[in-house]
Amino acid sequence: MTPVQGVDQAFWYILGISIFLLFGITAVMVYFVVKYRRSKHPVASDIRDNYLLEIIWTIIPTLIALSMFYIGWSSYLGLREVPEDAMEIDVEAQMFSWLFYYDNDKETENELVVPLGKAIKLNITSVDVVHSFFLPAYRIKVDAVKGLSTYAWFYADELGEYDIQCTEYCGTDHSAMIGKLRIVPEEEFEVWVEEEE
Ligand SMILES: [Cu+2]
Repeated sequence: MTPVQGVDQAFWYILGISIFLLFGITAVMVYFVVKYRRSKHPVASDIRDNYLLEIIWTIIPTLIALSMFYIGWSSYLGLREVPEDAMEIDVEAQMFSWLFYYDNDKETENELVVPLGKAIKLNITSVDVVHSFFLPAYRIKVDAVKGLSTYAWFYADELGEYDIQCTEYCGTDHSAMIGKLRIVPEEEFEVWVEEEE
């Protein structure tokens, strides 16, 4: 499973449980309100010290919460465990653009180009204030902090163009701090990375 699938699975799982509980609890509540209305049941029954009931309503929600934690934690590990053969690219955030540095010292601004079919590791830092590297197509959102190296990775599995945004308010032109990721065929990448700007 790719990290994208892991994150999506956690999202749909938690959303599904939330929707189920929302409608389930609402339905039971409406049913009880009608069934135990005062005109029919003027005296409330006392259900204290019902151990079976208390055990059930403690254990079931605990298991549900733990399962949500488990699926969320697994998807988080998927985002953090970088494959060993990943290609590394350094990323520098600055007010207000993204700089990318390749192995051969090629440098680009707001344009990240990578070859199809490769795992890509981004080593992220900032030269000034706190920014945040956001690549929604690959479910990546990682802070860029001066003096600190953070990272993210994704598996470039589909040709195309994807948005990169800064998602930490970093100043007046924060909203203009946008870039593009381009995933291109390997041969095209080899030519591109050797090109002089
Ligand atoms: Cu920024």
